[in-house]
Amino acid sequence: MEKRAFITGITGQDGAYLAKFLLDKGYKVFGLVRRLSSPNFWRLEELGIKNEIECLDGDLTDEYSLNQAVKAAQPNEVYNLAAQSFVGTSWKQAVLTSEVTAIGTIKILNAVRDFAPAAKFYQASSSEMFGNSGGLDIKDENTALHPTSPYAISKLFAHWMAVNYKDSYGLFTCCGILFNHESSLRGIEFVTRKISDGVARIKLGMADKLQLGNLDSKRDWGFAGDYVEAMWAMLQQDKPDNYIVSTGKTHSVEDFCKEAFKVAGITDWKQYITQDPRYMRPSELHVLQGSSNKAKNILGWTPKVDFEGLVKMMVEADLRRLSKK
Ligand code: NAP
Ligand code: G4F
Repeated sequence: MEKRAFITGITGQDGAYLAKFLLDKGYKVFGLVRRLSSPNFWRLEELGIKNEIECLDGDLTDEYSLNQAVKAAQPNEVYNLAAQSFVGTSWKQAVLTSEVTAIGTIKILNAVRDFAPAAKFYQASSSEMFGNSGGLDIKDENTALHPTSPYAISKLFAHWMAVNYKDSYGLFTCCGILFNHESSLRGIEFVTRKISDGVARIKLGMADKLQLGNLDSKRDWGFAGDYVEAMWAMLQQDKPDNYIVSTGKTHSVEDFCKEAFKVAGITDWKQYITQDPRYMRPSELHVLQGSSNKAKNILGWTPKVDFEGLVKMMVEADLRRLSKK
């Protein structure tokens, strides 16, 4: 029988890739779409799947709409990807971030418990939850959690709620602790896409500088298209569990810039970078590097795209987009 998946956050980067992956597997895909003044379907349109998705109106802050959407979808699998996902904004809008990213997760868990209790549930947890715990150590599923932003605290709350609903109500909940993953569909405010877009603009003579914040912070950057496969694999297991998804390698923001300018064929790249205090954070997470050995051993998951491949893919996509304009 055709499997049914319900995705919150379907209009975001991961939602779009996951929807495509599930459609290719023959799933019927439902997506929660909130009301905006202008629709935000560009990612689903770029992947050519907009018309294959059944959109259900709703918002993570509105429990009634979630109940109705879950009732309508009658899903076998629920992927809770919706969030206020930008760390920088989470200091300026801490209450909103908590309402969507933390409390919204209880609302969708309640909807699943009450209207689709047999559904398997994926929670989008984050490597941000580690904060600076363990310093430079490679993080694994046993590393202590010490969040450093309102976003990370909200994700930590949501993570433990998903675990608690497994223990309390027997729901099949899995948390994917995903390290940073990027693509040409990444939101422009995140540093990787800001860099790929900025470098493409400089290359095409449309800009002459790139303003960034902390160039020293390091992230374990992978490709979003690889990471959604791990989300799905978690829900295909007999037992619910939590898994880290990462590449195991870490690079600085400066490394990302250097590689992006290299792809664009620009050697004197340092002259284009300026640091702007507006992009510094009140509290910084300095280094992230994760071990996905558990995902490799149990799910058989490994990343396919490496750092250089990711940067190339992103810069080339932005060069193509901007050249068309
Ligand atoms: P994203 O591109 O920012 O997408 C966020 C999605 O959430 C969008 O579809 C957005 O809808 C939706 N959303 C926001 N507020 C909502 C609300 N009140 N009600 C319903 N939907 C709402 O994020 P992403 O990169 O795809 O990440 C997916 C999930 O994984 C997020 O939970 C994120 O926190 C988490 N995560 C991401 C990473 C990463 O590196 N990408 C790593 C770890 C965890 P609109 O289109 O209407 O704005
Ligand atoms: O790209 P970022 O904004 O991503 P961040 O904060 O690591 O969060 C992303 O990954 C998390 C997983 O670890 C997700 F949970 C979360 O939803 C999101 O997807 O910033 C990366 C680093 C930071 O250290 C930041 O301070 O880049 C640094 N940075 C330097 N200049 C900048 C900039 N970040 C942004 N956004 N813009 C800058 O100009």
